[in-house]
Amino acid sequence: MTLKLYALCGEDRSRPFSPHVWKTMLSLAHKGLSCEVEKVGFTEIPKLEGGFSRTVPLLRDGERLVRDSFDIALYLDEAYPGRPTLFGGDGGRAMARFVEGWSQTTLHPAVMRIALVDIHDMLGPEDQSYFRTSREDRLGQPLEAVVAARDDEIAAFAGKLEPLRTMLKSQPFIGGEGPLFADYIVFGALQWLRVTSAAKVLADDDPVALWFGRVLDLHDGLGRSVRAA
Ligand SMILES: N[C@@H](CCC(=O)N[C@@H](CS)C(=O)NCC(=O)O)C(=O)O
Repeated sequence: MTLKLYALCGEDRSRPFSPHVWKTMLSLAHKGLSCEVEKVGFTEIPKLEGGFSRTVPLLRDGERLVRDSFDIALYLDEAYPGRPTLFGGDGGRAMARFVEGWSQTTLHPAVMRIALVDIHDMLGPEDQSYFRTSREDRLGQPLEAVVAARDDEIAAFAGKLEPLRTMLKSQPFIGGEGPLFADYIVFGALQWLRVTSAAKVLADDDPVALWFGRVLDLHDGLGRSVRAA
């Protein structure tokens, strides 16, 4: 079995930080699949695998290439049905799309408003220049303006996790008694913040922080293999 995952890093190639790549790293571990991880910078992505994808994660499984964290999870469940499921069936698959939508529209913009300059500062010179230009074009303002209200964003962050906090009163994981891909989706967003920024957004005894700690512990502490910023 020859699985290879391309993962995004800054200048320090030992610190993958992409939320989407973290979803895939945990998905592979959940399936019990070992894989080679190749660390790349932003400007290397379009050159990978003959230009197959503009984004990572990008997975090679033998002759097969798959891009997009959700599509990779779907692929893994289909290609390796005898291993632990990432979705728990059709309903779980459909509901994971809601979790993805919520995470990307609520948590990801908030992480950007906190960590955008930290992420920039982690990159090598060529990637810094690409990152600044592409993000400033997309966001319509300088990186420094995006994080201007950083302290307010940090203070407001825990409130955005109220749906998860409320759910955790009745079950330990979004997947129920154990984790599913939906847990890895939300984990990816919080791990992105943990690896890129020293901002403290959750009290230690917050049920969401305790859930995050449980996910960090999964699969032999894979999430903890990269220390917090
Ligand atoms: N929907 C995709 C999003 C992947 C994505 O946006 N990846 C970012 C890194 S977090 C990327 O590769 N960006 C390349 C770029 O901005 O040039 C997924 O879930 O995998």
